[in-house]
Amino acid sequence: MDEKLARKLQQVGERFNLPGPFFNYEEIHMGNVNRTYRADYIRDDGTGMARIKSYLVQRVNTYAFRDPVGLMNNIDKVTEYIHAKRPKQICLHYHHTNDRETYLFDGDEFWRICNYVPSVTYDSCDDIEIVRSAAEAFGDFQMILSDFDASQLSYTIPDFHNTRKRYQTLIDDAALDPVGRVESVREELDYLLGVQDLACRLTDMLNAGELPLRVTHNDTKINNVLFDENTKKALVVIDLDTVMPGLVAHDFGDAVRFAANFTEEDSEEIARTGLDLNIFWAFADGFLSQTARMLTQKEIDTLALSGFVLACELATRFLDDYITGDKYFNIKKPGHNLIRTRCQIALAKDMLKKMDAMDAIVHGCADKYRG
Ligand code: GN1
Ligand code: MG
Repeated sequence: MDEKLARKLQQVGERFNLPGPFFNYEEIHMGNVNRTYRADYIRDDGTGMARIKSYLVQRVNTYAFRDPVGLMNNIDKVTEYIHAKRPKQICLHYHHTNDRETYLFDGDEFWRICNYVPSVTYDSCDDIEIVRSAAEAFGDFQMILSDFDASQLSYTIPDFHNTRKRYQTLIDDAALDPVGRVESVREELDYLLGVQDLACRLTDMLNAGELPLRVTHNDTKINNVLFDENTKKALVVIDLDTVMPGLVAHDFGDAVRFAANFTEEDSEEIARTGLDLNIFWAFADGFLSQTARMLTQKEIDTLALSGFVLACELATRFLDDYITGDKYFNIKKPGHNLIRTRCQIALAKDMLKKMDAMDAIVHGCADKYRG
């Protein structure tokens, strides 16, 4: 245990008035941007017996999230809304400090604390039932928020899924080449620039007014769904940092590029990387079982393409971060962002080959649930 970090977590807990003595923490490897810890406290259960009570303590990455206060306002509104609609369902609850804020910001580090839900998550999964259940949870999330007033939400990361802007940033940074890495990534750059128009299709359709803005999750990796360890049923959708107005295809595509990849998103086994049509089918079926009746025909028509779009968009982000010196995403090894880029490109290429099959699956599922 890192004593300095333990002391910090304890101090943060004190500011949020967490009762009982702190005795342990464990880092939870969740996400590539924030730092997450489970903090354990000893508590009297009311009968004089000791009981362990855990909390989820997070340090928000303020390099990625430039407006963390706006972000917490979004999360507060959305979690309260979900709780009011589904009072009996497990949901996320953020604790308050003495100043009645859902965060602690000392000008440098930004901390927040929410309830810890004992559960399991899946970074990769070939169990069709689990994938389907996660897809239902994301579809349901979309439905719960379908009547939420999106104008109440601030854009926690402006232009998050503006693929055109992501490309422009990549092009600009490649021209600057601040850490001298561009020469070694020519092949990846050329591929991404070659498919730019197709990758920007969703952005262009949104700008042309062809697709409706909804309240979307914007980070629908399957490991952002908590599952019951025993029943393997989805319990709650987590990681609400990027809940903002967006396109349904952003949520669908991001989920697919993560869950339906034969490998993990940063795999070096490029030859194995590609789209698993069985997993794709299970995800499409689960998601559309909740949403098909609400979506417009044009939205449904974009779903098969969305996996390709999101894989390319993320590849441009990983590659840009590599070119600018790994400032945004947490990396676990040298070259990690380049490895991630290559994996997303391999996935995107395979998705293009399977586009007709994906499209047939999407329309088949939509017809089934629209009746
Ligand atoms: C980041 O940190 P995490 O894993 O929740 C990123 C997503 C990417 C993802 C790729 C705010 O999410 O957009 O798809 O990494 N989140 C942000 O793993 O940039
Ligand atoms: Mg996230």
